[in-house]
Amino acid sequence: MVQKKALITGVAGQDGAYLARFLLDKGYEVHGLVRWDSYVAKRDGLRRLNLLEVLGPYFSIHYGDVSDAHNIASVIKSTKPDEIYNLAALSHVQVSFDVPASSFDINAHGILNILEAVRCLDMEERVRIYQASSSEMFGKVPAPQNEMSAMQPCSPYGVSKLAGYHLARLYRESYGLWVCNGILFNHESPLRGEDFVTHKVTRYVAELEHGYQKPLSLGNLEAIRDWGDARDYVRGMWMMMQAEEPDDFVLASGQALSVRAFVDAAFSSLGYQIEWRGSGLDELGVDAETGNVLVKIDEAFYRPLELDHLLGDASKAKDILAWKPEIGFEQMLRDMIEHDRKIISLEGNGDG
Ligand code: F7E
Repeated sequence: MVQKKALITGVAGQDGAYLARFLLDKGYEVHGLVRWDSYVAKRDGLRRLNLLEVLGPYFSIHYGDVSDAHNIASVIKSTKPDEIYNLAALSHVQVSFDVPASSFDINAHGILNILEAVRCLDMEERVRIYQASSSEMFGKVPAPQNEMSAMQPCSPYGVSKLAGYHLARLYRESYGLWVCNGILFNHESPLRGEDFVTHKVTRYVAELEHGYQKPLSLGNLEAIRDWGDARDYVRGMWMMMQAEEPDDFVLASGQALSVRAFVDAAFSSLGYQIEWRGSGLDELGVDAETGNVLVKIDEAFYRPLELDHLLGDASKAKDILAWKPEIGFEQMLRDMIEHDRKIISLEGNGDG
């Protein structure tokens, strides 16, 4: 059987690593695009790919950057992929307020460079493209959100992703490129970056076992997010790419929790009960048993504009692709904390 070839941009990230593993298990030849600095910073950069044992004979790394049009065109030309998964992104919403232009270069210009490369190389007949769109594009519109909802993003990240979404749609409609948008709600896992709130919390909770240090500083506890598991979502990406027609799909768990509820759940999974005292910036999360302050609020983690409530409706993906999430919230949380405990004990042994 002829092996399919996939090119994954952003392969060193959470989704890239899980998707590479998923496609290798399906018998694909996988090419991954990594920025040179990810490659050089091996411990962090290729850590996920190592953990999932992705590096091997059917996986090749290519240095590159989606914001460099020549580079991405030359990688597409030389690898001749059947499927391109564009997961490269500047994905931290708060950081996008500090570097809005870089967010645009990577998140909007990046997909434009891929679409133009495929078109100019006359590869539109053979290549399918997945664009990683985001629930952050919905912004302030009322929940639940689905493919028909209005989009009013409230961060440079959200606006850049919305531009990318429209470019993908435009190239599909005007040039007939096979491009789909996966509109993914928050998705977490043991491989989530530690500057995202879920992993920041699970890591702190796992560290508590080795003794109390200083409180965990968090921002807005009232934000509500629909948290699913990245492993389910990369399967959904692949399912979108196997559909008869290219289309846009929401992937979401359909259940939403506030950041505060996530914090409560994470602490209670290791037996800590938090008592919330005070309000606003003076609020504290206190260990009900010892009185230790476990959580405090730091204004630095608030964004200039907050997105209050995301809750996804993935009925279309369920109906058309037969996709549904298989990993529930409790299991995801357990896996994250177990992973953190293991990493912390390895670090303690000097193996980290
Ligand atoms: O924040 C609040 C914060 O940074 C979640 C990305 O994958 O999902 C992700 O974006 C919520 C926000 O994810 C802290 O204000 C409170 O309301 O984990 P996050 P995000 O911004 O929702 C979407 C779908 C994407 O596409 C993005 O690429 O938690 N929050 N305290 C905090 N957030 C962080 N990071 N750190 C805090 O200390």
